Order: sequence, then C-alpha cells, then structure tokens
Amino acid sequence: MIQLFETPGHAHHRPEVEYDHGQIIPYRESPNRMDLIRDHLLATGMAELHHTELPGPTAALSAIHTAEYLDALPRISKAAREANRYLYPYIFPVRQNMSRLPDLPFGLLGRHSLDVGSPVGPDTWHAANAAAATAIAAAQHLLENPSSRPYALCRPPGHHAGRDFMAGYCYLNNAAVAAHTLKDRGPVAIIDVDYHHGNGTQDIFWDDPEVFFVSLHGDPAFEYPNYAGFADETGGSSAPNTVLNVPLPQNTGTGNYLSALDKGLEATSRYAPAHIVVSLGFDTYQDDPLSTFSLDMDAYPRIAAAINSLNIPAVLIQEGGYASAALPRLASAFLEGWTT
Ligand code: SP5
Ligand code: ZN
Repeated sequence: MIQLFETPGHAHHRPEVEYDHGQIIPYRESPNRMDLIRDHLLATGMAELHHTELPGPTAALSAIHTAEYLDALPRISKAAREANRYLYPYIFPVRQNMSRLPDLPFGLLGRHSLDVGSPVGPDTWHAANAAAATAIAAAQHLLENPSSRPYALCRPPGHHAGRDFMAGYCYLNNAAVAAHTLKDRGPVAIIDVDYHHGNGTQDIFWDDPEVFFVSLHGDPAFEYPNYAGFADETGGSSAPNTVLNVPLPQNTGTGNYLSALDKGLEATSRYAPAHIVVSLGFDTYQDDPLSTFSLDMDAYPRIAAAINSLNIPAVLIQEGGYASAALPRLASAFLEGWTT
C-alpha cells in the first residue's frame, strides 16, 4: 500500500493556454493529471490518500527560495486576482546597465521568469504552496516511517523552479523542499527521471555538498531547458562532483534509458545518501506530447525497481507527464516496481 499525499486547492491553478513557438495551444499541465493518477490508484486499492493542510511549514521554503522571490510571487498572484486573469511575462529586465526594475507586477514577473511557460493566476501562489506542503508532508511521513515509500502528488510541478525564478510550469521547487526536510538526518540524493533536466533543482543545490543531484533527460543541445543539463556541469566549487547530468539523445528507448539509469544509481550509491528524493516525471513515455524518447510501459516498473535496489528510504515527488490517457497506467506500472 502506497501512502499518497495531496493538498486540496491546486485545481484552482488552471491556466488555459501556453505559447509554443508563436502558437497558442492548450496548457498541458492541467489539474486532471493529478485526478487521473489519484483516482486510479485509489480505485485499484494500491494507495491510501492523505490530505495535507495549509499553511505548510514556511521555513523550508525560505531555505530554498530567496526572500525577494517569495515576496514577488504572492504579489504577482494578487495582481492576477485583481486583473481576473493569468499574467504572462512579456518583458524581461535582464541584468544589464539600463535594466531598471519597474515596481509593477509585470516587472516582478519578468524579473523572476526564466521563460514564458509559467503564467501566474489568482490562485497560483496558493497552489504552489499546496504542492510544496504536499512534498514536505510526504518527506516527514518518510522520516517517521522509514520503510514507507510515500508518493507526493505535487501540482504544479517544481523541478524547473530555481532559487529566484519560475519556469516550465514550475513555481516552487517541491523536490528541493522535500530534500531540505530530509537533510537534517544526513545527506540526500535527488534522482530526477523527468524527461526534462531539473535545472531549478540543480541551481538550488549547486554549491551544497549535502545534496547529490542526478538527472537523466533529453540533451539540452536540442531540448528544453537548453542552457543547462550538460554533462560537464558537475557542481559548484563548494560541492564538486555532486551533480551528475546524463543527457540522452532523441529516440532513447527503454534499454538505453535503463543502462543510463544504472550509471546514475551507481554514482548515487557511492555518494551513500541517507535518503532519496525522486523527481518523478512520466514525460519520458513514448506517447507523451513533449517527449522525444520512446520508453514503453514496461520501463516504469523497471525504473522503480532499479531505484529500490539501492535499499535507501525514498520519497516520490510528481513532476511532469502529459500523456493524459496513459497517466493512470504509468503511475500504477511504476508503483508495481516501487512497492515490491
Ligand atoms: C515539469 C515539466 O515537465 N515541464 C516541462 C516544461 C517544458 N516547456 C517547454 C516546452 C518546449 C516546447 N517544445 C516542444 C514541442 C513539441 N511539439
Ligand atoms: Zn518534464
């Protein structure tokens, strides 16, 4: 039986559209992603649901994100409430001589946006907090029940959110707050198996020797986020060799993916963490609209089992995964390898 964590209210974060190379398309990171996964896991009797309450602990958030960012995000959400619509960044006050920061919601939004993929609506701040609280609750459950392997249904996702920026559907870094929660009890490894590089998580722990970050992802030479996730990024000067990026080519299939994962897990094992946080994305799946990989359904129990074989207490944090029709099966397939 898997302990499933969710915080009510994230469904109110519901942008309708996103940009895709100049086109406006339906926003892919929708509330029904979590509904599909949760309902299936409950219906099959695989999971038991814990609703967590808000407000979640704010200390973890302050440890992960800058004060400036944690001040800006609710202000932008408030402005969105007053405007009664989602605000999309369109002006980016990049750090240069003639870049003044207008004290307007759009100034703050551009200042703290890496891309145009994270619109802020009336309930975005609340939903992002709910997701972070969910991650913290699952991590605390793990500390209290080391043999449990809890699963946090975090939405919006988090791994593209850095210390002071939102990006790629992400606002607050849920995996990072989970890792922070676990860090008191020894070193933590974050294993990021989302299709995209976890650039936000890497940014946050770049100089932290107590957190090891390994990410398998579409090579940033062709895939979002493009400017990070290359193999030569291995950690800051205070934390050398605590980042392991494994960029993979288009059309990567199950066999090659599992071999790459094995290398990542060997390095994780050498680091000898006390706890593991898995940034779990299902967008590596062959039918995912964002993916160029071709993993089949059988890959998922094998990914789970490979991580399990390390025999280290672990928590799952939901990241991406946009093939709605396949999401219930992807989650249960993963859990088949996770709980046995
Ligand atoms: C959490 C997560 O998985 N975020 C992903 C954000 C990706 N946003 C960038 C999308 C780039 C669009 N180009 C893909 C075209 C496919 N037809
Ligand atoms: Zn992703």
